[in-house]
Amino acid sequence: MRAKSLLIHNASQIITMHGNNEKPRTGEAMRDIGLIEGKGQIVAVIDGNIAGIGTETQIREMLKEAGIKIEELQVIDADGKTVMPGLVDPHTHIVFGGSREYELELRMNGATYLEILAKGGGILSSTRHTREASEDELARQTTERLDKFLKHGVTTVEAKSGYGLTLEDELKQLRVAKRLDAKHPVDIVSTFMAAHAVPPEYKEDPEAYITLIIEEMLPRVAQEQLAVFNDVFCEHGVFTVEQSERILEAGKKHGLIPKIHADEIEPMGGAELAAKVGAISADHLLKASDEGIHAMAEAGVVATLLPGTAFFLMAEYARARHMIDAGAAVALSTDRNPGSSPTENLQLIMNLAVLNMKMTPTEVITATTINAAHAIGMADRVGSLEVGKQADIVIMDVPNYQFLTYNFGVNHAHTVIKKGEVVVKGGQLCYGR
Ligand code: IZC
Ligand code: ZN
Repeated sequence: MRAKSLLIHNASQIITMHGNNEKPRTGEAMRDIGLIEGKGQIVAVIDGNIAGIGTETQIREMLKEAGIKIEELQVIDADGKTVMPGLVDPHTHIVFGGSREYELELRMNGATYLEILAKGGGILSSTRHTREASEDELARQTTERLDKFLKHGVTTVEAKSGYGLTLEDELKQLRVAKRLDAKHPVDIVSTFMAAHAVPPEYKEDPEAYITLIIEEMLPRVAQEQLAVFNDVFCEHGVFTVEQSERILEAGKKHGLIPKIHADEIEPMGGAELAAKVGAISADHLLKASDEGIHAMAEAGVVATLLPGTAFFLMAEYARARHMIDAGAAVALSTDRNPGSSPTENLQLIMNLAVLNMKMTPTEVITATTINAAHAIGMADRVGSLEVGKQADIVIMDVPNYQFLTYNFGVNHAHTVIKKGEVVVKGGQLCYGR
């Protein structure tokens, strides 16, 4: 059998996301998922890439021209199922030590997320555990999370640092992500986020911590090529808009593209800042202003929304409908982190987006495939089933795309293919075996 090469036939539907994918999709284009009826159609994968989608005659012709015998290819029968691009999660904090289930109990007894952080818990609790953990231990814990993502059909994730908060511990987190990117089937795109919280050592002098980020951490991260993006938690009691701007501008000088945690808990002007600094995405946006949303749409900043966080913090959801109607490109993510969204189930996030943010089932598919890929600069490789792209494919055990966000709270991923290799079969991990 030819490695990393296969044919998928007999599906009931194929979601290709075919179309103009130069830029993140907005407006009506978010509802166009390139849907084709699957009967009589074959998805062909050769050497890890999508080689074509067409009828048996067309695929036979294509293989003949390429000098490949059809008998050399594994054939997957997708009867009754829906084939779609591997899901992309553009915002996670998966490299961390420890866990924080006890905070849920504190919150149920009346403490808020920011109060827990102000008392040295929250992000700072994860920071203590991350600092204590060895690189190997962090890699072990992160692998478990990546495996869960993969089982849910997620084939690419972004991963942030931000639980180290010292030069060495931030580098440690980023090295873990780099190591796992090379080793684990899930592709990992890294973001440097030392501006996630002010560590206790700098509690009395946050400016000195910002100087450390700008003068020591950013140059080192760039020099070691450990991250593509630079992110800040622009939030009341964390980093101000002015401080965030300085950190993001400093990152740009080292070639790191800005991202921003904007207007998550309080309205701060984070969306406006994202437009001003030319961020690739602004994330959360639960409290974003009309002006901020308009500025983002104008500047082409992707609005990455994380409804799992609103759900878990019992907060009001971001105004996705308003954003899409205002011309902003929307992406969706789990925000997988130990504090405000402890889940790897991006399919559940899709469901929350439909029911609580009034997005249509087609819009959420766009938001978790091609737009999510744009939010992390990966749209040239992933996010759609188009010739030449990486063969990252999920076969969902659903008869049509609507069923995906209808039968909720269930993992529908049946078969997951990463770069042409079957890595999940019948819902079970099978990579490296
Ligand atoms: O660990 O609480 N919002 N950062 C900003 C987080 C949530 C992660 C955490
Ligand atoms: Zn986050």
